[in-house]
Amino acid sequence: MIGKTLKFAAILALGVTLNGPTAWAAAPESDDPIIIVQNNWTSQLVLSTVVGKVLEGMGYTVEFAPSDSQLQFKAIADGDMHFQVEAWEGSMKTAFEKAVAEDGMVDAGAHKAVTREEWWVPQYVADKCPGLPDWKALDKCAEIFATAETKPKGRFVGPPADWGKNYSERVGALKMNFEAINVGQAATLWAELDAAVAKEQPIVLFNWTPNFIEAKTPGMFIDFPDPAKVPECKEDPNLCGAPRSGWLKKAAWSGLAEKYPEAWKVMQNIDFDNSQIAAASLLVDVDGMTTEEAADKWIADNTAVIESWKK
Ligand code: TMO
Repeated sequence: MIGKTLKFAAILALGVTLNGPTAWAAAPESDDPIIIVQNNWTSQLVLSTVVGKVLEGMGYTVEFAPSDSQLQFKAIADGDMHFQVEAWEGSMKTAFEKAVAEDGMVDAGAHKAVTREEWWVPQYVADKCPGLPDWKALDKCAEIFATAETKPKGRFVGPPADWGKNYSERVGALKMNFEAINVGQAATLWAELDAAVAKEQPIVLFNWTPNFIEAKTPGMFIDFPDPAKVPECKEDPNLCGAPRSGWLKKAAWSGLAEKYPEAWKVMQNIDFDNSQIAAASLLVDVDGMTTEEAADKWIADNTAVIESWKK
């Protein structure tokens, strides 16, 4: 008891001398690690590192754990991992909502950001394929996207399998003249895009917003039937596109509120807008920083934002 009181007093004194009296002088309430989930795309890696660094700055012990973007939600529900900063509606809604409804995972709130994950073409493709961004127009031009592997069908450069969407099913449901070829990792998407852009060759690939691409390569998402408007989408989502204005949420273990109340307050307050997320990916994918460097730069560029999380 005495030891605990002394430790508390020492932390409080440190908080006061180094930072002035703050709302989080009571942290950390436990030295057990807070486990933050990391996935395999850039903004998530940078922003999860940002959150980890902020919590470490408050005195918490933080660990990072890589996870599959579909299986992570059950692990968070079970308390094997504790916090996910970027859950995307287009690719993760089903697994996210199942974990909330059946396993007790906590929906830790939506960011301001409005998201979209969809087939995408660079702008010059519109000159080679009239009628874009309509999906039927794209389908009429399928042959210009053919490769040796897919001809006479067009190639759709699809996402890594763990992003939860199998576009072969959509191609089948809509009877498109395309073949979906998935990449193994995000870097391959950008390498394929760069190679096509250099020669202005037709390419259609999986992309999303917010992302660094919008600052680098002009282009457009393909409009598939809109799930907000077309009733058949409820019965068979494969007949339709992903949401055009999707949510971005945080996911949390239900034990956080009780075990680490000050950290939990920060997690609830975190609220990224589109430009903050795009900036995180740009620092790595355009400027060439490491995840660690990008997180430090993002923190330096957003000190007021971070202070607002602690209130
Ligand atoms: C999950 N992602 C944002 C890469 O589409």
